[in-house]
Amino acid sequence: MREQIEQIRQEAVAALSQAADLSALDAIRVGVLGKKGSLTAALRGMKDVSPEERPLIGQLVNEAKDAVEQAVELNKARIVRRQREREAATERVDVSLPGRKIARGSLHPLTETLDEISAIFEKMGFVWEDGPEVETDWHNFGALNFPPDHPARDEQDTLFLENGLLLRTHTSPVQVRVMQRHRPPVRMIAPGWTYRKDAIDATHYPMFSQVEGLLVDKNVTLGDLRGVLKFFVREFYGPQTEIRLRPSFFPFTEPSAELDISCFACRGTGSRDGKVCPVCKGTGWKELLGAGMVDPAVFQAVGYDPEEVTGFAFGMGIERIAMFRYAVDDIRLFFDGDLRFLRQF
Ligand code: 2NL
Repeated sequence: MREQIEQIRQEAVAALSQAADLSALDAIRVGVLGKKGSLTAALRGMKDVSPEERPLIGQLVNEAKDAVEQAVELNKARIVRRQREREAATERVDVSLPGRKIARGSLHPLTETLDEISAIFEKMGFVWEDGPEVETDWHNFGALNFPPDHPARDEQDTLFLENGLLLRTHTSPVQVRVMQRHRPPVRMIAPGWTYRKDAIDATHYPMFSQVEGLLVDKNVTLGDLRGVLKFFVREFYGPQTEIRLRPSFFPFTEPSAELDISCFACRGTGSRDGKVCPVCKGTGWKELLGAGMVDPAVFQAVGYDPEEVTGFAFGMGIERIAMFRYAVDDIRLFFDGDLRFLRQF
């Protein structure tokens, strides 16, 4: 028994000193100290040793175990050190190599335009609100005073889903949801994607983005709407920009208006270099967005009392505004993902 233990110990220590890597080292350790290891088996043989000899043999087994464990640690350190030396010798860093160029991304021109517009309204205390792009007929049309036979509700114009839901055709349903959730006052913007069943051409795309705004409180007037939009326009287009409101119609506002701004290309003169201004076609004005006073029927639908509060709302198409801004003549360029186009922003 004694010789057997001594032999196990010597062979293990010798083998450990020859191990070339950590997995070989571990295999030897398990072979000796593991559950089915040789030293573990020897320990189990203790029951056959005479009681007089037992303490001595027990001591020998424990010493052998300690010696093997120590050899494992020692050789582990040796292997790791050797490995590091090898790496240091072969994996040299060439500090004179020029660095790799990191491709830098940038915001999409639509994102940039939308963020800038939103930031101006946020300065006036409007809060950015989000809502679902898949909507119910009621949130997208019903609550907004669209009559049941309105053409926008047609299969031809709206992308209906199989389950009676639809892809929102404007971001107004976000306002509807906010009004359902919160008592007035409300001062919010709803930026986001909207969808219409349009054929693709230079100015139409079935997916486009809008920023809509809504302000509801006691005694809100058309004058307040005009002031807010004028501030926005002068922040976005410069302090010389003039505005005018033209009567219009939307189901969800009454009265409704289109907001025109003095043409940024010809400064409202209608001519450039002695020719008719190509941007405003000589009118000196450019249509920017739609707006109006919230129709009482909309307030009723969301549970607001139209005798108690009034409000204004507005909506603008981001692609249109970005097209003027960057002189892009084809909306498809925004969605092609062509880097030769996108790198110019
Ligand atoms: C346009 C015109 C507009 C609104 C959007 C709105 C929302 C609620 C109530 C009343 Cl919840 N109005 N939104 C109002 C007027 C015009 O958008 O030409 N957008 C591109």
